[in-house]
Amino acid sequence: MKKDSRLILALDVTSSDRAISLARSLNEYFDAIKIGYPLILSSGLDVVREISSFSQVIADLKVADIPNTNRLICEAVLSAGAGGLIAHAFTGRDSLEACADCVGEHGADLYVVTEMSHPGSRQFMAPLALDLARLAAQVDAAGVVAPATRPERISLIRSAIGSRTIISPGVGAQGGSAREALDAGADYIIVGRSVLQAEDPRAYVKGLLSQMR
Ligand code: BMP
Repeated sequence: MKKDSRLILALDVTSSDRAISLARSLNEYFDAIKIGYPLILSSGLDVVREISSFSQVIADLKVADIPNTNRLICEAVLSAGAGGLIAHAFTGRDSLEACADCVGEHGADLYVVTEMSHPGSRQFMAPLALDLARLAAQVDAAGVVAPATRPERISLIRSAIGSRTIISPGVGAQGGSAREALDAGADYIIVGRSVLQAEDPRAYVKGLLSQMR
């Protein structure tokens, strides 16, 4: 993934027309566009095909099943053009390896969830975050997802993955600060609602970029 703006757009809308129009108008400010269940379930994989034709797409399917099912899910979305894929690691090494193998066959990038950004993630995920990050490194994932809402956890997770990429959600609507997440070691900031719901999304992104500089 290119590393110009260090911003990834979370395109959490449910209309294909709105998604494509937002993606086209905001594409110049983002290094990648993250597409997840809300858009794929409402619009199908065609929206991944379309947006992949002009942007890097990260498929945020947080893949978390047995190895065979994981492989089928990965194959479907990577064949539609996604250049990156997000998977969970709590399912264990064989399941994550199935994702890593499929992602490798497509020349794409695998990002592994460690600790999530919402408060509930403290309950089960936080105690396991370092093990999940280590497993990401063991399967040679391109990077991990770590929470901008808890920058100190980004630094800790960095200690388990070396120079792999950290992509970090939780900025804006969830209260995290892009500057603090970058200072803690994040490579990219993932941002959704605060851009999508802004009166002027392009102006909002320009403001965010100047805070990040
Ligand atoms: P928002 O900026 O609107 O809060 O969006 C954040 C995006 O990142 C959403 O697509 C969400 O599913 C995703 N995400 C997250 O918020 N926290 C995580 O720990 C992992 C995520 O993928």
